[in-house]
Amino acid sequence: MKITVLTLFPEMFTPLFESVIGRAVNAGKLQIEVVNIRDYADNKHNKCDDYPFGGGAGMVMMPQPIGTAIKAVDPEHKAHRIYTSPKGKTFRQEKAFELLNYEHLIILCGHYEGVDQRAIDLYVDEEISIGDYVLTGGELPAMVICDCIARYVDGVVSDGSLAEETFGENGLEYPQYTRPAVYEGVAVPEVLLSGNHALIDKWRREQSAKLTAERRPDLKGESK
Ligand code: 4GM
Repeated sequence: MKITVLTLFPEMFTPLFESVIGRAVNAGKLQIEVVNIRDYADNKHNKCDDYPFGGGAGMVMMPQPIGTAIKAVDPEHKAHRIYTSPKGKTFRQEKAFELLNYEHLIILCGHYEGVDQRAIDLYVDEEISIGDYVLTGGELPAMVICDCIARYVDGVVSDGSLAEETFGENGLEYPQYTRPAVYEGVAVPEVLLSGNHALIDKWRREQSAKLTAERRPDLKGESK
């Protein structure tokens, strides 16, 4: 799978090339291409934003550099094109699964007060928000989407981890403990040291149901 990110701030994407996702990129399991929209501006100073028609605060990203950049990275419009904005539909785990089916994704990152509506109407298939808050740009949302999808690319994260985690069928995940068995006077729940896997499973399912009912009754978890 390939993800192309279109941004005015390509340096912001260096964290994606670290850790688990970085290893997946280096192993060739996932291709992440970061493209500077400014390189596609056809005016003398590579200007990419201008004042809003009709007045108002802030600047708006011009359609030309975006249109030219999108056509350059995907000339035959084979990719699925996403725009990250607070007005989009809220991103959820199911959406990550759905996006995994595309061979090529393009994520357009807005800045300033957003992007000229014509660029969105002409070149964007889907507008996505990562939550109900406003950020200085769409770069962090694009990274969140990339990271979440990358975890499901074959071989990036172990199948076991993906099966047991929060937001699968099981609601919120049960608490985890590691060594030492007693830390600052606080002991690990005894059942986890019992070696009785049936009891451990039962305890984990109960913990998970309790947490989900308390914190996220809106999720399907086993408590419902
Ligand atoms: C306004 C319009 C996405 C601001 C378009 C982008 C939050 C999200 C921006 C824009 C953003 C989000 C840039 N802030 N909730 N800021 O996903 O692209």
